[in-house]
Parts: sequence; structure tokens; C-alpha cells
Amino acid sequence: MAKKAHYETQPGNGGEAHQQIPRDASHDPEGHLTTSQGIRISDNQNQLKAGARGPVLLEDFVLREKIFHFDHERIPERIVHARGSAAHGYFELYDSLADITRADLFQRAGEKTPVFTRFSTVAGGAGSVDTPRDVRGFAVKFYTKEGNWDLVGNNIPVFFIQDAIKFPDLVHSVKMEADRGYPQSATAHDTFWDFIGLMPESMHMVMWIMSDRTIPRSLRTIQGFGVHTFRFVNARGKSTFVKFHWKPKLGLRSTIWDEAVKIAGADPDFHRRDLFEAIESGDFPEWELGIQTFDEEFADGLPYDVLDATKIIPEEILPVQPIGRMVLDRWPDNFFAETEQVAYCPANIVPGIDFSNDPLLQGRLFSYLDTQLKRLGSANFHQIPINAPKCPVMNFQRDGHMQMMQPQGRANYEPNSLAEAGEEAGPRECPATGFTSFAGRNAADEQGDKLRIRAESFADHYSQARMFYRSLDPAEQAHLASALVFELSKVDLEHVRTRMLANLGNVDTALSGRVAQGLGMECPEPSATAAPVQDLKQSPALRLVRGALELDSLEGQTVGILIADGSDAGALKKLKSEVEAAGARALIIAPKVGSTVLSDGKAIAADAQLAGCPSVMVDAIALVLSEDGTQALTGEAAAVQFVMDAFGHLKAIGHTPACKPLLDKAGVVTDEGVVPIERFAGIAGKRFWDREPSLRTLA
Ligand code: HDD
Repeated sequence: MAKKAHYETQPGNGGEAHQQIPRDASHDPEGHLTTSQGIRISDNQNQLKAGARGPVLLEDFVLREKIFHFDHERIPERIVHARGSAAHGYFELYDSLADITRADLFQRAGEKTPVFTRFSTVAGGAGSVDTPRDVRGFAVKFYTKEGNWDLVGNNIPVFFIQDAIKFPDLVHSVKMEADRGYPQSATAHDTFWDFIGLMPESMHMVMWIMSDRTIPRSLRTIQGFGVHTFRFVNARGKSTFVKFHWKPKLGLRSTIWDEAVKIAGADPDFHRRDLFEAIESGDFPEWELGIQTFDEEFADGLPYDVLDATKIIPEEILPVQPIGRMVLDRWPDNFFAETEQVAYCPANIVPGIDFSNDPLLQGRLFSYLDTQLKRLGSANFHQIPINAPKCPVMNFQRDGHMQMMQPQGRANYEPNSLAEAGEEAGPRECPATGFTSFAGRNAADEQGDKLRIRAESFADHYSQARMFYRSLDPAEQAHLASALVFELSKVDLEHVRTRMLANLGNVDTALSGRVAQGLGMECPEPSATAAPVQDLKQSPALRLVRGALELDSLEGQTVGILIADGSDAGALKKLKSEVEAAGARALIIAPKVGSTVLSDGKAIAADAQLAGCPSVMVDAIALVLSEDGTQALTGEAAAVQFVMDAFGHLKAIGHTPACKPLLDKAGVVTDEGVVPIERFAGIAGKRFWDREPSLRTLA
């Protein structure tokens, strides 16, 4: 009789879409504390001793097991993208894409595929802050019915380097400097700009990282990009090139640099908390997935190479077609088990999706699998519930550290003829439905001599950098130039600064001039270039400030309402309901969190205390204060700073008439963003960019 084989799905997963990973199923229903061997523990407060004041006994296995496990709680953090926050959700397809891909998740309109999405900063360690100027990782694991597909992207559509062999150097240069161990999580230091200056191919990426994209207000307001050109392959074997774009439903929102710096002190977990609170309150973050698709002929007609990860295809040349939406609706049960142990890998693709010859992508295909072994400690890391596919996994890979599968029978090799003897033979390869690599032109025809060489078509390092800079709104150009001044002012090596200025001259001489002036340096001649710099057509789609993705709506934002004893109860109630009706959160802030007595004599509890909740924590402020309240707060530094910062960070300010002395003390000058509270809800969703030139010197 044939034995039943356990080649089925792995522990902790199921077949159905969006199934939850079970909460620790092994717990004792009666709630008893046990050792890891299941022995009930009678006393968790005292070690086993020989007498009340006597020596501790080595036989105390309860103590030893507890300390042993604790000693091993940490695993190596990710060499990059160590700090991250993640959530579960689903991807919902709008319409079938069967004509261009046979990938199962793209076949049926309305189909939902479970996802686990992790956002991250790149340079800082796992315990670093959420708001440094840095690229944000945007990694999505799709648990499809035909296996896991990982789209491991960033919030920026290009990368620093064209070839993966340079990645370790790039990362070493950006991380804390080797001898001194700082700065943590910052590009503003010698070694980063030294490497970048010697790597002109990074100049397009430099424009993006110095723009407001790298100081996002929330993880819910960042874009995501697959970066590389990938392939879709349909059932007939036809290939179409594809680039992936995520667009946030709440639009793009950034911070002002001064604001980002202050958030880092006020709440190092600002982005993680924001994501958590949004999901817990049922305000589920959402992104639309769009694709740019094109063929070889289109690619050949472009003035740059689609295999070069330092280039984009502007949306004005090739529009992004929306194909579905991702909703994140469940916070992980356990941060370590899921967010820390999740293992993304660009090599995880499914039939119907394939790689291109992008040399950066090709290098990544090796690195991620390798790093997971180091990080998670076993070749069986795919069995950890968060990494396990939600479809059958059947193969003859066996054993290894922490093996969770218990296969039965003798079949652990293939081919075998055990079925002829009535034994279970195990799985067989599937030529019709299995993954086949696309064998088209790029895979076959373009092979040549074995050379360490870069294609000529990768030589233009500046044209798209120029296009990006010139496409921005003047306010964002000023932020970008000021960011460069800030960063380079932290560079001690003068020749490194000078080299960067020379490289910037190829992007735009007005930009290099601004930066040189901001640094108080002579601006050198532009450096030599490997290819002529072209004036490409501007792409307004690249704008964040006053761009198509900057929404005026209050939806998803937080309004800080400052109150004190005597505040008008009716005005507060009305304002709160207006803010909430606009889809925003009203956060009541008061000098004392426990109770504030309003004009109607009733006491209410605030959501936050003024000193612990500076205005950088909210998106707009409303001051609902009486004359007495204003007088009390005008002498309170935290209140004056609250208003001064909101104004300086270009936020909307609503106020009751009695607040004037506080506004004056904070240096607020009335403009279209400073309004009576009756008009506040209508304008509170905006930033008032025109205010900025009067407030600070920008490069
Ligand atoms: Fe990478 C992690 C994104 C180039 C090697 N990368 C990592 C993560 C993201 C990216 C989002 C974090 C995933 C998570 O949340 O766990 N990386 C990118 C993008 C790149 C890129 C968009 C260029 C287009 N990466 C890149 C190269 C290499 C690596 C060229 C090496 C040759 N990346 C890694 C890594 C990491 C990683 C060392 C660290 C932790 C991990 O993989 O799981 O293998």
C-alpha cells in the first residue's frame, strides 16, 4: 500500500487568498507558563538556590533555558534597509492582463492576492530614526497561487550605480565611516560624497535623493518603483518589457528639512507609528500599481538604454497604465517573526514575469538569497511562516538547520521508479506550466566575447539628471540646492566638494553656481563627460511640489488642535467634526493631558501634552484659545515654538480671534494659510510654498 507523503504546503500557510498566519497555535489554552519543552513553571521570579541566601544551583534548567534563549534573541540586521516597518494586505487586479502576461495573479479581474509590504530606510541601523534624508525601500511580497513574487523596489525610480559589482563600495561609503563609527543614517559626510563624485553615473540618483522625495511626511505618501526593466511573458511566449510604479492614494507629501530634523528628536518612530495608527484605526493605506509596457523597437528608439538602472522612461513619453491597487489592512502580530524575518529576493518571480539583462538586477539576483542565509541562519528560511508560499511546495530539497518538514517515504531523489513498487514517488517536473526563462533576443543574440565592459549606451550620465532638476518646481529646486549645500558643508575634504561642484556643472551651471555660492566657494568648470549632455524634454510628472500627485485634501492627515482652560467648547466641537468629516484625525493638544476645563465648564482629556507633541507631529494646526488661555500660553516656550514651527514649516494655521498675541509672539505674518478657524478645514490640507522665501535663506 502506498504511504501518504507529506509533500504538502509548509507549516503556517494555507491555500486561500489573504489567509492569516496563525497566531501562536502552541499556547496552553489554560494560560500556563511553560519551558520550551512544555514543562509548567511554578516560579518565574526566583532562581533555584541552596537555601534562601545560598548559592544558585546549576541544575536550574528553567533559569538556564530562559537565559540561553535570551542570549540568542538577536540576529544580524540587514546590511542595508535594516530599519523597516511592514504590514499585511492584498493586491486587487482591475482587469485581466492575460494578453501580455501569463502570471496567475494578473489573469482575473477583481482577484485579490495577499501581500506583505516592508518599507525601510537604507543607511541606518535597525534602531535608527525614521526620518533621515534617505531613500525608502518599498518591498512587496505577493503570495500568488503559483508561488511568491517579490517586487523589491525603492521610492525612487533610479539607482546610484549601473553595475552590481559596485554595490559593496557604495554601501561602505554611505554607512558610518569605518574608523569613527559615525554618522549613523546620513549621507552628509566625506566618504559618501567622495565615492559619489568619482561615480558620475550616480548623478541622476543624486538629484532624486537631494529632492524632497527623501524626506517624506509619511510612508503612506511615498511612491514606489520596481526600478529595473522587467519582462512580462504571455501564454504564447511573447515578451513585453515592463516597468512597475506604485502611486499613493493620499498623494505625495514631504517634510521641510528643518521639520524632518525636529521629528527625529520628537518621535524617532514617526513613520512606523503613523503606519501602525492608520491601519489600527481602519484608515488603510493604499497604492495603485501602474505599468509602463514597451517592446524592443520602442526601447531601441530611446536615447538611453532601458537596461540602465540610472534611467527612467518619462511618463510623458510612455504613460503609466493603472492595473490594480494594494491595500495594507493588517499590522503584523509580531514584529520579529514577520517584519524582521521576512526575506525578500528579486529572484523570486513567477511564470509570466522574467528578468531583463540589466546588470544591476542580475547582481541582485545573487545577493538577496545569500544574505538571507547569513541573516536567518538556515537554508530553510523559506519555511518561516512569513516567507512560506501560500501554495503547495514540493521538492526533494532535504534536511539542513531547523528543518520543519517531515517528509515520509524513501523518495528524496528524482527521477525514481518507486511508484512501480507501490511507493510514493514524490513530485515531478511540469514542462507545460512550470517556469521557463524567456529565450528571446536579449538572452541569446547579444552575447559576445567575455569582457568586463559597460555598453556605450550606458555612457550618458547627466542628461536625465538635468531633465529631473529642470522639471522641478522652483521651490523644490531651491530645496534641492539647499540640501546639496547642507550635505557638502559637512564634507571636510575640499577636493571632494570641488569635484562634486564640477560634476553638478554638467547637470546645470545655475545649480552648481547656487551650491558654490551657498558653500562660499569658487565654482569650478564642469567636469569632462563620457557622452555629450542632452537637453531632454522636461517631465512635469517628476514634480513633488505643485506636481500632479500633490493633493490639497486633508484626507489621511492629522490636525493638531491646541486648547487650554477656557477654550470655546462649541468652536472646538465644530472644528473637530469638520476635520473628521474631511477624513483627517483631530488631535487635541493641551498644556496638561489629564484635564482642560472648557468654556462650558466641562473638563475634557487631551490626546497629547503640548511639551510632548510639538507641531512637527501634525500636518496643520488650529488654535482654539480664549484670551486667558492665549495669555497663559504666550509666556510658554513650547506654545510659541508650536506656532512658530507650524508657520516655518509652511503649514496651515487656523485660530480664534483671541490668539493674535500668540501669533504675533511666534512671528506669524498673516497669509492665505493663516485663517480664522471657520475657514480652516477648507485650506488645512495644503502646504504654503509661497511663504518660504520670506522665512529662510535657500540656496
Ligand atoms: Fe537591495 C535589501 C531595494 C540594489 C543587495 N534592497 C533591499 C531592500 C530593498 C532593496 C527595498 C530591503 C528589503 C526588505 O525590506 O527586507 N536594492 C533595492 C533596489 C536596488 C537594490 C531598488 C536597485 C535597483 N541591493 C541592490 C544591489 C545589491 C543589493 C545592487 C547587491 C548586489 N539589498 C541587498 C541585500 C539586502 C538588500 C544586501 C539587505 C537585506 C536583504 O537584502 O534582505 O542583499
